[in-house]
Amino acid sequence: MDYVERVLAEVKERNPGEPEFHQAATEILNGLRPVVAKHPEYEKAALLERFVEPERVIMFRVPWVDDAGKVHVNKGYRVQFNSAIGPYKGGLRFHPSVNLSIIKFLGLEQILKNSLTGLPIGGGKGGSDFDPKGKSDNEIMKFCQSFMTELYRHIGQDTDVPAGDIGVGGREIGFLFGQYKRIRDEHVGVLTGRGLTYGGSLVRTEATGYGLVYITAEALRVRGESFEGKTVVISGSGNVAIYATEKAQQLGAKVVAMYDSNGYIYDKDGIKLDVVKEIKEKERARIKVYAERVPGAEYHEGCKGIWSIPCDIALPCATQNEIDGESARLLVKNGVKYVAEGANMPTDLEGIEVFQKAGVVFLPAKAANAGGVATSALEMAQSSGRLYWTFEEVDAKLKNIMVNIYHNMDRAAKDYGCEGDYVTGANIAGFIKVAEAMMAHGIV
Ligand code: NDP
Ligand code: 2IT
Repeated sequence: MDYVERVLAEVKERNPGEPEFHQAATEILNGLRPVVAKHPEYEKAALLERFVEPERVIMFRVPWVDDAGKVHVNKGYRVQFNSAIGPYKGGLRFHPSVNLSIIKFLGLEQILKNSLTGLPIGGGKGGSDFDPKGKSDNEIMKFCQSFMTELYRHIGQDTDVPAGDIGVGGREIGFLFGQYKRIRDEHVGVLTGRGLTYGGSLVRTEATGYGLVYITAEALRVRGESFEGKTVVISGSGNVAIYATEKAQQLGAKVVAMYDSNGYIYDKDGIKLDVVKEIKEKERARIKVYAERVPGAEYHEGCKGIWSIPCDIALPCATQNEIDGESARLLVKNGVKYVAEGANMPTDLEGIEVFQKAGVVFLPAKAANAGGVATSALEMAQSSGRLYWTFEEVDAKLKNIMVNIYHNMDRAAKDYGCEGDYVTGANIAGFIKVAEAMMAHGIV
């Protein structure tokens, strides 16, 4: 049993019942074999054992009262995974499926993603099993205030800086920030994704989706291609999916499908994004409504069918494990050439293998969706400097970061003998900086 196998076996034994965490650890550690082979001092320093163990796990009760006066209790989480290269940084997810395994997989991924941005941010993640769907604005506010009434003591602009993720957007960040400010009496950059009137950064709303398209555009460009005229399938219809669609359309692509957790829409003429924004951002309604409003568009119950639509480029932007081996084979059979992950871990281990064996250009989440957290770090820089950059300035920095990430993971893959394997390239490129910082800090 080599070092990586031993640590993976320990991860499974010591963290029972955490399948998503095991999955992320397996994908990451398997790619780090050549790095630990080159650095025997890492094993002596138990570097991988420390890397897979969060520095701190916080779990708390979140009681709140709904509009009818009924008392509810949710679980709250913040996993402060690794602060070797900067303060903990990562989103909060509010979704009924949230549990410790999901927060830990997201936190582990976040460490390497944040390192890949080239900016000084460590890795963390948090959230709750609270379901925002169908709740009134007042109920959302009550929940966010209760959540922050515990979380505030664990975070700070130089300690841990949360942001949004599934179920947490501008509205929720506003309520969370208001409560933090009230308790701590500090107006600081303790959360990112803030509104533009109270310290937020231009482009943060668009950043993850735009960044995903920028890095994919670079992968296309070096192969003599572009988004122009390509058919694109995008899953999800939330923040990441909407702004990936917007940028892909600006670059001349035709986006033909999107979904929410109930079903997918197919519009052979190209998705009308203004209609999607109206339904999702304003009305908070179901994507099904799109087919009622746009003549010629189809709605199909269930999500999986979206991967049977022929496309050149697939951008999964909803949630973990939305593409399994079967869906990956279908995409390949129908001619997909590029897959870039907007969501975190949307392709399962079998799906990744299918894409890579078929020669599909596969851009993994920790590289492809890093534009969101990178722009969060730009928001932190603006908060600390008490200044604002223009849309064009932030957008140019974001584009530059995404292009750099592409070339850094490409180079790492080549340097370690696996050209074109961006899963391994991204893991190695992200890990090296974190490993060097951890070694410099001694056994902590
Ligand atoms: P949103 O809450 O804005 O949107 C999530 C979308 O995914 C919705 O359309 C939702 O449908 C769908 N979805 C969620 N869970 C499921 C499920 N189990 N099955 C099918 N569809 C589902 O979240 P974001 O757009 O912010 O996040 C999407 C993904 O991108 C996540 O994986 C997140 O971790 C990742 N990400 C987000 C970043 C950000 O800056 N926001 C940055 C980097 C990554 P429904 O409304 O029906 O639930
Ligand atoms: O998964 C992610 O990178 C995010 N949800 C964004 C995190 C952030 O701190 O902006």
